Order: sequence, then structure tokens, then C-alpha cells
Amino acid sequence: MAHRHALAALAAFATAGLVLTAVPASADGGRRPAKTLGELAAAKDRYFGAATDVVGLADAEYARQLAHEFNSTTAGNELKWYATEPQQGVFDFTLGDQVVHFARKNNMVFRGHTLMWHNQLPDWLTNGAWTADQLRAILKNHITQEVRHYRGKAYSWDVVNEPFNEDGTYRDTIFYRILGPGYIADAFRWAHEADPHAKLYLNDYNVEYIGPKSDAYHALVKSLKAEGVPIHGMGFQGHLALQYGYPTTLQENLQRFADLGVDVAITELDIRMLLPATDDKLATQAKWYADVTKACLAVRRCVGITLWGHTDKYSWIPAFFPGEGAALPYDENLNPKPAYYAIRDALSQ
Ligand code: 9MR
Repeated sequence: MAHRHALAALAAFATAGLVLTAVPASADGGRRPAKTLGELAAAKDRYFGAATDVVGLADAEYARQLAHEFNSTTAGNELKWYATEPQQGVFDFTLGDQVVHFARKNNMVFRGHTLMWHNQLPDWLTNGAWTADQLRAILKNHITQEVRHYRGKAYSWDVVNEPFNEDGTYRDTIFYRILGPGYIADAFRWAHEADPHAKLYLNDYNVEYIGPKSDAYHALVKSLKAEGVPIHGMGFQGHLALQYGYPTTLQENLQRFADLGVDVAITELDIRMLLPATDDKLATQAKWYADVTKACLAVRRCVGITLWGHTDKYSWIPAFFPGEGAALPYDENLNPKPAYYAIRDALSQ
């Protein structure tokens, strides 16, 4: 199928009142300088988004900032299996619906995250002794119900999240163990049946650079495409850390996936550091944010960037990496950091 830019594809959604009905940078012919990250990205035919949790949306200033500055969002946790199917066959989309409603109300592109991964699964699923037939039926029903519920409302889905180990072998998950590697193709086919217009992604971390893990994804995407499996994108989470160095092969890596005929996106960007944050570290962080942005802009099929939250106030980092933090472009007081201005500059070039 011919390539369509993200916003061209999104235009179909816009007619349904979903996204990007207001794109000031292009709507006024560029006379009024675009101000927000979302506006600047839209002028480049891309989205610039930030994930949110439903709890954050109760913080009025935070929610106002998210809606104002970004033209895309995703749910940090609310669409994961433990939240959406807490008991077998009993679906609960209450929290997910709140995030989707927020996105629609504010004309934001909505990315669905995630239909399946090895974490945040409900106990009934992990504790069951399933046969392959039973687990296949469970997985098909889960994907079908969830994708159908958000049909026409989710621009894209992270269908399978993090299925590979660091060395590029299959991660030993309940799905891989019981169903074998074919579960991935099945998941994409079921998702596509439930919403033929949603862009379907694989998604992982530590795949920003060229190495064994991203090589394995490259081979998988290539073979899925060859088999006619409906896969449309590769998501590069982008959980970076200053102490591990910048992934210098990012642009080349994005391009080699795009060359396979899929979209690419940065899906969970944050750039953490060892605390305390110093001016030097914040300056390096700002450069990295700009460099990731430029890498995406340099690859025609890079459709957009999503931050994993936009502010240090609600970041997952301090709880998971004690002694690290300050990973996002806004600080704990919701004030923009050097990274914010660096992204803005990169999007303006
Ligand atoms: O941000 C999420 C955090 O609130 C959860 O506690 C955590 C559970 O593992 O998952 C976080 O989001 C993850 C995402 O779903 C997949 N990629 C890694 C993200 C950070 O762990």
C-alpha cells in the first residue's frame, strides 16, 4: 500500500471529529508563529504527544498543559490487560474511556497501549493452567473486545509489547511458552479484524540503536510483512539514560525499518539522569531530546514522538530507578526545562 503520512492518515479521523481539527501552524498559512510542540509537529505532518495516567487528569494545571501543548496522548496503564479484563471475560474500559475522552475533547491523536505484554497481566490469566487452545481463545477474545471497543478512536495500537530479550531471542512469556512464536502474527491478525483502520505496532525498549535486539525486530517485521500479516509500525520506546550514552544509530535504525514498508514512531521517550540534576546534565539532556526529534523528522515515515509523561511530577522513573530522575521536559512544578526549548527549536527548523 502506498505510504501515507501520519497526519494524512489522521485526516480520516479528523473528519470524524477526532483529531487535529485545529492545526494553527498550517491553518493560517504560517503567518502566526506556531507555539506549542503539537502545533510545530503538525506543521511537519507529525504528532508530538505525551502519555498520561487517569489520576493525573484530575490535576487541572497538568491536564490543561497536556491538552494545550501536545496533539497526541496515550494511556500509561489504563488499557493494559489487568485493567481492561480484570476477570476472565469481564471487560472494564472505564478508566481507558476517560483518557480517550480527554484525547477526543482536545483533538489529540490517541495511541492504544497495549494489547498484550508479559507485565501487568491479571492473576486469573497468569495463574491459569491453560492449554494452547484455551489460551489462544482467551487472547483472541481479549484483543477483539478491546480493539472493537476503541474502534475508530485509536489511531494506533501497540499490539505486542516487548516480546524479545536483549539478545533478540523470544522472551519466555506465558504466550510464547504455550503458543509458540506464532502468537505474534495471530495477535496482529485479530487486531486488524477488529479495527481495519488502526495502525498496528510492535513496541520495545533498547531497540533505538542497531544491535541484536533491533536486528531481531527487523527480521521479524520483514518476515511478518512477507507473510502478509497486517503490521504497520515499529515503536521505539526511547527510555534513555544519560549515563549509558546516546543511541547514535537511531536515525539509521528508524530508516531501515521504514525501508521495510512500515511506519516508525518514538513511543515512550524519557531521558533520565543520575540525581542531582545539574545545569550540565540538563543541557546534555536537552541536546538528546533535540537529537531524537531531529532523527524522527529526518525519516519520512517517522510519524511522531510520544513522551512517557511530560513532567517529572508524575514520572515512573524515580520509583523504578532509585537515585535517577528529572527525565522529562517539564520539571515537578510543571515548568519547562531546557529540553522543552530544545525540542521546540528542533521542531522549528
Ligand atoms: O508507566 C508505567 C508505570 O506506571 C507502570 O508501573 C509500569 C509497570 O511495569 O509500566 C510503565 O509503563 C511501561 C510501558 O507500559 C511499557 N514500556 C516500559 C514502561 C515503563 O516501565
